[in-house]
Amino acid sequence: MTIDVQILNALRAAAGGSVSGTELSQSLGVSRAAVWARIEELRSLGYDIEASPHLGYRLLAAPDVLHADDLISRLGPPRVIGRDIRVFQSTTSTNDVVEKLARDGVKEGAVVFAESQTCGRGRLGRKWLSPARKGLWFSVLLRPEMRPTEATRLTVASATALRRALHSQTGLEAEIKWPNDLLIHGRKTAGILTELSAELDRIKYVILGIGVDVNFSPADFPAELRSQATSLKAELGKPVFCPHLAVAILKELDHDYARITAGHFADIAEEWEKHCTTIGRNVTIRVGARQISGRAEALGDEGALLLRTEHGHLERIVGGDVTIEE
Ligand code: BT5
Repeated sequence: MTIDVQILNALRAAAGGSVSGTELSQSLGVSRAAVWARIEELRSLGYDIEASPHLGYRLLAAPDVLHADDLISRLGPPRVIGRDIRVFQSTTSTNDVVEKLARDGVKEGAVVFAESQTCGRGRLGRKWLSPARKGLWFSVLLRPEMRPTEATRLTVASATALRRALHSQTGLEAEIKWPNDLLIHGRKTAGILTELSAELDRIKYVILGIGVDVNFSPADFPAELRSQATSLKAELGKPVFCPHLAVAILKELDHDYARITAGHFADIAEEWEKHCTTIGRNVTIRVGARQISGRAEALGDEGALLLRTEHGHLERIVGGDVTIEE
């Protein structure tokens, strides 16, 4: 744990009260001058920390910016997801950064955020718009013990976790559109990109890439997205504090990942079905060059969508683009 994480933890534990420089220097095992230097550094990053000669330091406000130490301090000890958090100003795609970490042998649970991505991507090489300070753009490294065919479970779990976090932080009810979209009032607010490296029967690692449109104003979306995308700010009429939302999402992801590894995917699937607007609808799904139409009946136990075709067959679909027909 860095000194900054420990300082922020101590200031937060004081719950609006002060912590003396002597106390901090003793508990951290560094000089009072070193504590002062770190406090000055935190202030330069935008933390409003009051310093009083008699009482010590008091945290008055934190900036609406993602700082790794701050996120670690807010998160507390996670089971897996978030035990290593890195924040970049700008990256090509956070999935690329995590892929490098994966190849370097970094443990699962590492999370990489970027303020902005220059080559944010969706599925099938589509572009994902990720400008600075408008959203959360991040990726998580996982090394689950599962077969490659079960990887869709992770997308399903991420969607349920994300939906819960958005609800707890904003009160907004997002609906899940299979396989990887979260919509509010029919417009896309978040997307999930699950990429994996696998052998025939074993996943080596999974990169879970998540993009959430947080503080876009409607005019910030380019014309071609304006009618199909929305942000939490646009829906609420006020901005959302990104560090709170980021931490809430990581906690929910960690919770659902634990549910999966404990063998409780059925509980996640049940929750997912309750909030998925694709189930029970007549849909057409494009999978590469193929188009399949039918009624979306349920989620299969590996996370695939079970589609009843016009001819009465039940097809297992693991990925594709859905158009709802009614
Ligand atoms: C997705 O793809 O929805 C997955 C998006 C994943 C983005 C995250 S951000 C962090 C991580 N790093 C990455 O590089 N990616 C992940 P898909 O279902 O293919 O949807 C892509 C389509 O959504 C595009 O073709 C646009 O129509 C639309 N789109 C692009 N940017 C958008 C945005 N910011 N908000 C809403 N819709 C968007």
